[in-house]
Amino acid sequence: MSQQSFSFELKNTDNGARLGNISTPRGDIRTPAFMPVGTAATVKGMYPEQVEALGADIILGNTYHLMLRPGAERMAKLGGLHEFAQWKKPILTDSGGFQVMSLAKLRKLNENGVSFKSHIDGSSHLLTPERSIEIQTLLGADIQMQLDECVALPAELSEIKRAMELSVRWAERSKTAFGTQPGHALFGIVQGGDNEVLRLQSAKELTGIGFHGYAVGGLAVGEPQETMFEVLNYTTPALPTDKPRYLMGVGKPDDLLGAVKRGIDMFDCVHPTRAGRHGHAYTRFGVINIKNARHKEDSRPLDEQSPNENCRRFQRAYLHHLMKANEMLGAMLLSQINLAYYQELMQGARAAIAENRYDDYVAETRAGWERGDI
Ligand code: PRF
Repeated sequence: MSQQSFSFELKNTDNGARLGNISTPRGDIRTPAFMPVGTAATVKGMYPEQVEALGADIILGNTYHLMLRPGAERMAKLGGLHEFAQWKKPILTDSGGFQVMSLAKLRKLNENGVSFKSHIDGSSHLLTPERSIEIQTLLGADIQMQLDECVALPAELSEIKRAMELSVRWAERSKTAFGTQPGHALFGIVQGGDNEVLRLQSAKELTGIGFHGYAVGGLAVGEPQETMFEVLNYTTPALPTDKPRYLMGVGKPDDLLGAVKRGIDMFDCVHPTRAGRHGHAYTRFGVINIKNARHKEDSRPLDEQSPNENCRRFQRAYLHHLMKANEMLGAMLLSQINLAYYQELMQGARAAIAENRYDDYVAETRAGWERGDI
């Protein structure tokens, strides 16, 4: 491995949008970056070589799923997540708290951590800030996330405040547990819902503790896009400019463009793969629902001008047929097509920021979506 340390270089800014590069011993991450989600040690329906060919520099894994199956200690014995999944580039792992809250049964949260029963076999588990870091270290994650508590919106101010303050205390404990791990990074997570005072307090306290990067959590949890953008308007300026910023669990292409404009560098979301499995194809001309009967006899490809071969090669009628027949290749192709589109979108953003024409890029891209599929 060529480099031993984790570092971030800000290469250019263009009216808020940032072009950067994160270097890690496992390779560079060009930002703005979209991280395909590989929850269970696989980007669903994709070979690792295909994920790499998309131009993805990093993928995401989940502490919650992997601690339950196959188990963190077992994974470590087998050589770690990179070896297990045969993905040699960087991996970021989420800390588990968010997935516990959405998936696990009989959850109990207190100062120490969160206890819960597995959604797979009902077994009992405890996730503390220290255990989450231990698991992420056993997995071999290049970027680890602190354990936090994310509150769905709308919520009472007192509830948002309690969860934010708990997340700050867990941030401190996570940092202590992480210690120093050369070449690896730990990110703090800003919480505070849609409240400016709480968001600024969270950002200030996390910055005081000091992390390799800062995530904005607690968004895309039920609020309109306008609210999410408003929260970013005051949150990102409160974060250090010399560290990467990661908007967790976001989003659709239009969310990504707007968040990049507001100074976000990294994203992850299940949306492109999940939408693909449901027959929704993302293209330069918007979303195509390939299961719609109008595609039954359509011999055209999704986009004959696309840089992605799968988009140029297969007839819409064929993709329609595969999805209707529940053939696994349908879900595989549409997952690849959507992830490729997300990577093209980020590559386009990076090229535009480098040339100080990001706002024009956004306008042109949105015009394509609005033109629609004709
Ligand atoms: N915290 C963590 N993971 C997350 C979120 C969060 O707030 C979100 C919110 N969109 C997605 N994933 N740890």
